[in-house]
Amino acid sequence: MRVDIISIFPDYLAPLDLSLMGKAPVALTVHDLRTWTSDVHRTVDDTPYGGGPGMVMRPEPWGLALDSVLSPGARLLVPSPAGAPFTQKMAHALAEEEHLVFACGRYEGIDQRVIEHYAATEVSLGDYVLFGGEVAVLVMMEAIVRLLPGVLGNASSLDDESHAHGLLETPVYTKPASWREHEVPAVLRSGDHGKVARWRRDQALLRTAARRPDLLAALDPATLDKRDIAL
Ligand code: 6GU
Repeated sequence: MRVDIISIFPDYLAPLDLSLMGKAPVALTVHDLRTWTSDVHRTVDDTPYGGGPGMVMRPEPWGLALDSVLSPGARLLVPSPAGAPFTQKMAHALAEEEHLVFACGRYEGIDQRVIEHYAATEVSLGDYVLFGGEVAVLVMMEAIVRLLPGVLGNASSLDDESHAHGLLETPVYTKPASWREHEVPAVLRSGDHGKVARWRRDQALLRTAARRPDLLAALDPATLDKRDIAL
């Protein structure tokens, strides 16, 4: 997979070089948007038409940057609190792409004509506001890259993790069996694999009901079985 990231703070993306990308099959390039400015101040922003607070990123540097970086089949993503929610399902879809390009906005965002001209997908991490898209790209890249073939040691761990089946993950325990008078649930030490599976499924359902009733409501009823705990 090829990934290009364009930002006015390329140093912000340094953790990608350092951490996960070491072993991942990803050809990563981080670009400084100011490379595509030509004035002495290397200006990337201006005041918003219609008034209002803050500054908006000008379309010209973005146009030159994206003309230079995009390939014919590339998928362009623009992190924005106004985007569609980034989900595990989206991470799986993006992990299948040949070439991803992330355009990181700052200030009040990028001139909307750039989004439209390049048919970019605006994506949000959740209902809160960050200074800019850089940290959001770190998050999305981590979610995508760990799904690439050969990145996770144990591929089966992808199967029962949170959101894989629309439920939150079950709690986990390791040795010692007793720690500060907190005991590991006896069922996990029983050796009865059927009972363990049943308990884990119930815990995932109970947790999801308590913490994410929205996920539970969205579950396909066909994925529930009659032995599931009544919620
Ligand atoms: Cl993707 N970008 C910004 N700037 N803020 C956000 C976000 C993205 N997701 C949530 N808040």
